[in-house]
Amino acid sequence: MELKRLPASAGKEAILEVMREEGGLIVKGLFDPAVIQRMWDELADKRAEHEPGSSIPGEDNEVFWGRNTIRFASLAQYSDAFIEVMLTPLVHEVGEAFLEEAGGVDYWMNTAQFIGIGPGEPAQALHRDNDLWQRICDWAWPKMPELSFNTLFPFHDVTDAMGATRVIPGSHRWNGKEREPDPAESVAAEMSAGDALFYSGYTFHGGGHNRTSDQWRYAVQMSFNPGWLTPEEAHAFAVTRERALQLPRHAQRLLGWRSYLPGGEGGYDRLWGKDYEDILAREDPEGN
Ligand SMILES: O=C(O)CCC(=O)C(=O)O
Ligand SMILES: [Fe+2]
Repeated sequence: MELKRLPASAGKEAILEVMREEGGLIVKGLFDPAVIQRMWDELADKRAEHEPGSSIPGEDNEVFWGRNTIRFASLAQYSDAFIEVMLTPLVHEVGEAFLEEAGGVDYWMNTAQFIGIGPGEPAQALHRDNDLWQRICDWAWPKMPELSFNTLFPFHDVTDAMGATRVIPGSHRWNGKEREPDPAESVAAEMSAGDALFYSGYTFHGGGHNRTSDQWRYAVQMSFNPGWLTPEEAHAFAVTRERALQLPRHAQRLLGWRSYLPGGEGGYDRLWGKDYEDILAREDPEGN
């Protein structure tokens, strides 16, 4: 089995069709490699600050995180190039349609994390990212809407040997919750800078085994979830007010610096508000 690949120019409908059928695909040439390079440069200080290994103690965390893996989040605070990537129109054309059933008219960013997998790191356990919201999954399974739209993109050419993400195509449709993923069913998402893996939150995947002795696998995992579901990262506390005010409105919303409008811009309901108003209403000349 192989992961399907499509050029970004194939467009929203073709990409969505494969997402729904296979649970994931590689979109080639989605981002400008120069912007990815700029993000790399802008995150240099953050990379230098982080040692491999989990910052949260405990065997489970250490193993899932990876003892020779560097991770950090809050990317929106530190990189303008990341904001460009986060706002890529095709990401939202696909994301909005993919999350439609769960109210995709307004969603926010779940997380964006830098993940560097170091030499010798064993494969991460195959998992579903929607397990973040296990209670609702346990309660309503298998009648669930898509809960997250997930992407993962590298900073450089990533090979299987370097720990490319492993994915089990079709596993988003496994109905029995007890079915265990077998690593032998998984395939490597080999990619280059500018490409991205798109996948459903129900698709089994995990970081691959880095079998090299001297090469790191550097990537970002960026995902989105409906505004009524708590995201993994509390972006509004990671992104300062000063920085939020410099960002486009769409970025503000994705980062929790705007209210959640379940009915869209024209709708009545407003959640995640401040004194009944949009969080930044007072800063906005149009007052909305
Ligand atoms: O680093 C990777 O390739 C995947 C990481 C991942 O799936 C996760 O941490 O949830
Ligand atoms: Fe994951």
